[in-house]
Amino acid sequence: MEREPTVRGKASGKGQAHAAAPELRSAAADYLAGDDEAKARGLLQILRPDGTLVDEASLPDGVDRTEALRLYRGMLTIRIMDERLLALQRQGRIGFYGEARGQEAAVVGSSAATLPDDWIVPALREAGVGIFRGMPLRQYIAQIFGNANDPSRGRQMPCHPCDRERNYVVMSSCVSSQLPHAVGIAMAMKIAGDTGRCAVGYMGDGGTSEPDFHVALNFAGVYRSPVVLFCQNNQWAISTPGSSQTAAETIALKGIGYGVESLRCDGNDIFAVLAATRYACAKARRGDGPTFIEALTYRVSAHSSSDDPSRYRDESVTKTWREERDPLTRLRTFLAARGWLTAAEDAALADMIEREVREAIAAEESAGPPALATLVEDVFETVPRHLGEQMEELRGHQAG
Ligand SMILES: Cc1ncc(C[n+]2csc(CCOP(=O)(O)OP(=O)(O)O)c2C)c(N)n1
Ligand SMILES: [Mg+2]
Repeated sequence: MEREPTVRGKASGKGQAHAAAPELRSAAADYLAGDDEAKARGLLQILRPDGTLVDEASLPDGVDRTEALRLYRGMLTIRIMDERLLALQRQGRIGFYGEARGQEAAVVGSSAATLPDDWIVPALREAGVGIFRGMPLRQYIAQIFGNANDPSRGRQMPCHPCDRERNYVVMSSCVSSQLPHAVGIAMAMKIAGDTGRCAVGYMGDGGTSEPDFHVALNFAGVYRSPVVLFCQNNQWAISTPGSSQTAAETIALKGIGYGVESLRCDGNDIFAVLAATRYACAKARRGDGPTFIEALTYRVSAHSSSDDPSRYRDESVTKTWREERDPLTRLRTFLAARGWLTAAEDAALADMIEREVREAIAAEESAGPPALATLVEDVFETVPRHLGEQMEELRGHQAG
């Protein structure tokens, strides 16, 4: 998570053109200072696909070697974790898995802009946001096994983690139903005079066609909620391509209709995602209202372990995104060119993460299931008589 909520460029409210202060001139500051339509139609990019910077001044504040490596490590953790857990699903050791492969920059870059007190209301592919905020890997993996260590005690489908300690709300399976919740959390903070923090609600491109998306944006726009609505546009919603999802020129433009400032960034460029989300979070924390962000990326994997995309899309396009636009390769090239990461250090880091993931899996796979009594706990303060009787009957069956 971010240490200081600093942004380059001037934050805007609802206005049109915003002049950048001369000392802040950079491609990123110019983008953020642009008028609302230019921002929603344009694309903020700081780190080009070849790993070079658009300009040095656009690099977000505080991104030194340590910080850049922390971001890289966060992204690599998701990549390795996803690979291991998908393999586990294929081996029949877990029931389901959904990867965020190719979207690691959007996940980690947005997470890095949040502060510990902010609230995260995720969609399908943001477990890495929680992990980057400090959710232990074991806790995430416990949830996937639905074992005794799972905070939700096996009651959710795999890949639905929650983390109360880090204000990370459990994912809702119903696409976009989480967005009014994110706005509601933000409004609750605003009404309570609890300023200085914000809520970040996530969705996919498919989620922007759901009524709840429009409800959330409309409400946030009217009441100036301290919320950031972040869309990972990975260009597919299971088998529905972006071209069938909307006739809008960009997804970001949808926000403008609701009077919500809307940014569009290269979702495979960690620095662009960080800059856009920082700007939006800082604005919300100051009380200057909501922002909608479209991060343009690509779902290079299947939708989930239950899907086979070769049945419905041209996988040569996927290959291009995998091989030429990979967000990890992009950041790695940047780090290597600066002398911040050698090939040997990179390999050692990958080995270390791999070991951590394997150890977490081994520990959680051997943990038993949640205790039977948890079936009737959590709803009532004391277990009511009828549930107590049913539990006794169940225990009798078990014993018999
Ligand atoms: C209301 C609702 N409709 C349909 C589904 C089935 N479903 C699950 S994920 C998904 C696609 C989501 O696409 P998108 O919002 O683009 O997110 P992505 O999977 O690409 O990250 C659908 C249709 C659902 N979970 N909820
Ligand atoms: Mg999608």
